[in-house]
Amino acid sequence: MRIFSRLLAAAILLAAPSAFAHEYKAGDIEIGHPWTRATPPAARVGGGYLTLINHGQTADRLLGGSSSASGRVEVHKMEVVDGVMKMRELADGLPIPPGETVKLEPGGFHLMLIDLKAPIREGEKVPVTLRFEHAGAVDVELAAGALGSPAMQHGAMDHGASHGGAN
Ligand SMILES: [Cu+2]
Repeated sequence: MRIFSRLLAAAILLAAPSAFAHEYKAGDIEIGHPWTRATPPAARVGGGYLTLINHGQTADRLLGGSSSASGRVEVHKMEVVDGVMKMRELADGLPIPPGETVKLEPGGFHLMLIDLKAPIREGEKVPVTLRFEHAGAVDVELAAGALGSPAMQHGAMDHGASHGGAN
């Protein structure tokens, strides 16, 4: 009996760290390590990166999101078209097939925080509510890393101009 209760205690201790890990769940979708980068003072946009794992049997879709830190949150794809880096909004969302892992990372799929209310500072946690077609809405926090080259590339990509007309 005593041994059993000790095992139980050990199991609880082992399970505990996951409660503090930087990951979230929405239904069958696991959201790993959401992060962003600090932005230059005048930046109007910021990126958001994370890993989506679909543990379910059916496809889901990241439709978009919202944040108190920006006017809008869109799901974007960055790609090279005729030698030029371009990005566009995924109007139908980002598919997450069952059993698969989809990464949002610099240079690929990403969240775009548009019309930042303030620059993102290193060390900040930026609240974002993600919206999935089936899994619904889930609140996550983007951990802000240092201002770095992917963010600079992003900023240099003329986002302001491409999004300017929509504002
Ligand atoms: Cu973008």
